[in-house]
Amino acid sequence: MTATAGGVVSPAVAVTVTDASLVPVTGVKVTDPVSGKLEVTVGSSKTVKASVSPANATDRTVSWSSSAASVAKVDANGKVTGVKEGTAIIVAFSQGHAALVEVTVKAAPRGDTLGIRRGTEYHFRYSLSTGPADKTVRMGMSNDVALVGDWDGDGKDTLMLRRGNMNYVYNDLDGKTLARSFQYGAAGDVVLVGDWDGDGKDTLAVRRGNAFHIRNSLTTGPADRVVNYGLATDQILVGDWDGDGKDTLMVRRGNENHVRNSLTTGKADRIFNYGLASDRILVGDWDADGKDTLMVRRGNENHVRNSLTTGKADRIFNYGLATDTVLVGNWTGR
Ligand SMILES: [Ca+2]
Ligand SMILES: [Ca+2]
Ligand SMILES: [Ca+2]
Ligand SMILES: [Ca+2]
Repeated sequence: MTATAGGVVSPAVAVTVTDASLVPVTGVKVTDPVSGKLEVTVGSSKTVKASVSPANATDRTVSWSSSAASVAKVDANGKVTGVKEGTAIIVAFSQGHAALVEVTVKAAPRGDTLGIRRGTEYHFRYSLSTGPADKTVRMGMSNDVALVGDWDGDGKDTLMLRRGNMNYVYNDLDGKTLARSFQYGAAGDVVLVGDWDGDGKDTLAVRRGNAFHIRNSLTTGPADRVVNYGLATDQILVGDWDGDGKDTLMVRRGNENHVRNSLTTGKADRIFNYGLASDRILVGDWDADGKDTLMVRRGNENHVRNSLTTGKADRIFNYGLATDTVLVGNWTGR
């Protein structure tokens, strides 16, 4: 088209005839995550958000696809779900435009599970479910006290066998290599295991009445601190109730649980009821959220609860025999 004004002819202007009411898409970009990188665990989901420009584009529909749906799948709303460990590219499409997100799928964190002790035989199960042991080992003597902890801070729990006041530390579940041995407390002391200082490694505390003699290294020596809590007759449980990385005490009286979140003398931070006074109680991080909660064991039936509140079990399963000694640990690592 040209125009003439005062005898001057303007340069030709190309005119594209469009439906003036239709605004085409000129681009699509991912707005969340802005880094373009996403991490999910197997079985968990996160939603990717994309925006189409211009803001007044007529058709703002975004469609989604995955380069490897066997690793990470994506639905029509951009919800990405991890299927197995690996990487995949998630693509947001809009009218010939595309934006990418690189997804890394990691293994789901595993929580604590159970182990069963029968004399010198230890049967470890890697999931909170009924079934055969995933690993069986024979170690120590039948009158050893078996303690469970992450002694070296690698995320995996293993055994320590206590004989008299001598403690034999193993850092692998096979129990073939003795990592170290040391004395702590007196023979016959009640010994507790916990990460008292939050350095990722478990150590011991000796209980005498309502006094807890806490040591922060797996060595012979005096207590690093002594804390009084509860009564000499109380049942004592150890756990990281608030997920701050430090283990503290819970007093159980009947079926009433008195939770304390610091290793100091004082009132309970929280009191709740769970189970029956006659129940056996186990402590663990069953759902791998970093916080320990309780499991009631009745006969060989395990009632798992994932919050420190009164209520029904989140899950019930059977494992071992009613007469078994039960251990709790994260045998495969977090
Ligand atoms: Ca370990
Ligand atoms: Ca520690
Ligand atoms: Ca804690
Ligand atoms: Ca938990």
